[in-house]
Amino acid sequence: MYTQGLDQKGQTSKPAAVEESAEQLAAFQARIDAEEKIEAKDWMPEAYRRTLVRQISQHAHSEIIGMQPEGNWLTRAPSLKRKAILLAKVQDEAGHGLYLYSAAETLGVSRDQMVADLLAGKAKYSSIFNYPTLTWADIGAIGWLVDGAAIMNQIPLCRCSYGPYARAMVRICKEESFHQRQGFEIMLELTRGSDEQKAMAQDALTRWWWPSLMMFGPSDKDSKHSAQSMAWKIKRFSNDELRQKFVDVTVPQAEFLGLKVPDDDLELDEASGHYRYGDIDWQEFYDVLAGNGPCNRQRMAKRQGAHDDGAWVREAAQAYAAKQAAKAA
Ligand code: FAQ
Repeated sequence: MYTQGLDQKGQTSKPAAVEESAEQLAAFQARIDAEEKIEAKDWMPEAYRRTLVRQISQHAHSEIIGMQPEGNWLTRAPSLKRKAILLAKVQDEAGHGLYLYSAAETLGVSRDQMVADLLAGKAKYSSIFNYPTLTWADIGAIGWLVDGAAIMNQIPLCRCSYGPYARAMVRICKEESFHQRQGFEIMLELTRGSDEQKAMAQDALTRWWWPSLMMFGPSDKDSKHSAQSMAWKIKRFSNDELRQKFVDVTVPQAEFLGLKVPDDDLELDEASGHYRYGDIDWQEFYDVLAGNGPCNRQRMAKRQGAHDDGAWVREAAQAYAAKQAAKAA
């Protein structure tokens, strides 16, 4: 369940079998190597297009499903100010989803199709959003760790070879950066508060740390798409490289907060300047991807409910568009 193979299964609106000559492929790669941006109407290999549809749609679905864990706390934020900030953040995530669906649409797949794939369980979204938000500190941890990991992964995407995706990422990254700061500030306030608040912050870090590391995807040796995506300059760094950067930046932040990262094997390797960390539980990651995380079913049921509730809006928009078209005719 919840798997996606748009680059293998031909679920997009364009035909799968396309003749591609060696000259065309070489000319395309030369453009990539010369750091030229590929635009929507340019010739591109079918596999490049499908890889982008897969990645961008997964990214868009993540932003949309990602509204749920935080939305859970909108009615229970501890102050009006916190509620307003959280509301703005959740709305930003909706905006990111819409930009990304638009970027994917430039590749010839419709938003309806992408949403249908998500609801049918064919399309993935980030594993991280299948974990529950049990306390207010989880909202801090999501901003600090989840948005922190998202930025680490997405800043290089601003230099992605596909123009519409790269440009969409510029604004998204600016907003994610604000999200990360608001999360860190929640953690800072909790860790400077009562013993109970500090314990809540520690518990949130303990639960969100490992799932945040899993956000970067499988280790390089198991990442089936990385080599090709890096050759095409869709990805600029490997999953493990980005995960390492995240650990290196985040561990000192945890120390500043006075919190313990839940990893007994974590240590600074003085020679390289990198933190060495313990083994990731990849079985947990693959279980979540297979639809068996703590909240997968709940997230999909809620998304399906929102889709059903919104049917009248889509119908009204279509009726209005038909009326306008009839008038114009
Ligand atoms: N979760 O060969 P690779 C956010 C899948 S946005 C689920 O390494 P690739 C903002 C992968 O799709 C977070 N599936 O794949 C926010 C592939 O499956 P497939 C989302 C995962 O594409 C914050 C298979 O495993 N960000 O957080 C995951 O080269 C707070 C093999 O993996 C993006 O989507 C995972 N964690 O590298 C919102 C960024 N990892 O399709 C609300 C763009 C891997 O073959 C609140 N995406 N898989 O069946 C990327 O950079 C890449 O797609 C990676 C994966 C790095 C995620």
